[in-house]
Amino acid sequence: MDLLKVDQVFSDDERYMWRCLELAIQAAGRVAPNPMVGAVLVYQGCIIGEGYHQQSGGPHAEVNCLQSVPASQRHLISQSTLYVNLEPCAHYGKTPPCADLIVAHRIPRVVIGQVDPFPAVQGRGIARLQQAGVQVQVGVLEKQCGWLNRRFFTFHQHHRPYVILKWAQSRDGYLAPPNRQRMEISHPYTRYWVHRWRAEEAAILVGARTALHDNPRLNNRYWYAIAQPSASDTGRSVRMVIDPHLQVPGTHHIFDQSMPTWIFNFLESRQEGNTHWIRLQPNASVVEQVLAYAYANQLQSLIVEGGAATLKHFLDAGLWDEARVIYSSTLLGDGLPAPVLQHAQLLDEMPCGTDRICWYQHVRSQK
Ligand code: AOF
Ligand code: ZN
Repeated sequence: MDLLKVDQVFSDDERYMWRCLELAIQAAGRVAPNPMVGAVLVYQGCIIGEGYHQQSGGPHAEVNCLQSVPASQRHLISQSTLYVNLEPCAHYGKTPPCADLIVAHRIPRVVIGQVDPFPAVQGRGIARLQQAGVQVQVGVLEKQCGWLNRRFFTFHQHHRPYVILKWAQSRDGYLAPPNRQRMEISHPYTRYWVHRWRAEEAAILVGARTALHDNPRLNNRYWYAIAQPSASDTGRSVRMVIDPHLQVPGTHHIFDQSMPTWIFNFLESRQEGNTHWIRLQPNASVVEQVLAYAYANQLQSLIVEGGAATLKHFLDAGLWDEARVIYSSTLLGDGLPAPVLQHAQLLDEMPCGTDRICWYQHVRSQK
């Protein structure tokens, strides 16, 4: 998906905000659970400083931007405009507040993409700037800024991870042949995408039947350069299986201890090395309990890879944000019907081998 598709005429403020996004995205995979943030300092139409938040725990974008200004131009800082895609922070976290830094540098104008939903900030950074007499403008390229940090925003605003549904379906609309025999219906090239998607999310989830019949590893075997995952605090993705009656045998790949594994079930709570069994309440929604547990453990995103029943649970509950569907050229004639997407807007599509990959966004009705 081309976040930086430039297909309209931009104002100067929007152009500098694009530059913030270009800078911010360079940290993809390294800053979670923090958002991706870029900052640009502009003096009379010239960029005199640029920076981005490069890793969790490291300096924020504003700090790196101000430090990048050459000594010969530092006297211009107090006459420049600072652009940043997220509201400057107002809290003492791993670093001191950026809002104070901006005030200390007497920057007269700050242009912000979005208000920070993080409870410690949430408008306090903007208030701090305004109290000090800084002219503040909020909401420039808000939609694009929100898209870049959609996992972070969903996590803080909806108190659950960002949910991506993924499946491959045959040309005639089936997920698998009738007898459930293991069969690759998608083109081999699509595997590189799927492994990349796994690398990008904090957790990968499947239902018991998929774990049992397909015996997947649910890891990323192609994209070693991408820290796995981009959105988790734990440093590694968690693989999750919803296995209510503990039917998946201990010899299956998901129990190989190679990565943290959570088995949601109705029978027991225990831990063995990297594997955790999490007991669910029988009379409450399984999907909601899984998401609540993931939220409590700071996982900002989750990719659901099947099977049909598990995908349907997420769809029926309306608890999904994005769907990535691989339309295969294979014909099956009969089998397990693919899920039906509702309230979905096509965002992008591209060919992959003999298949076509479509990206959809969940469009929620305005209440
Ligand atoms: C900014 N500029 O570049 C970023 C911000 O753990 P800490 O102390 O780094 O704080 C993380 C929080 O700070 C994060 O949740 C978000 O609210 C904000 N991130 N703020 O002013 C930045 N990355
Ligand atoms: Zn900050």
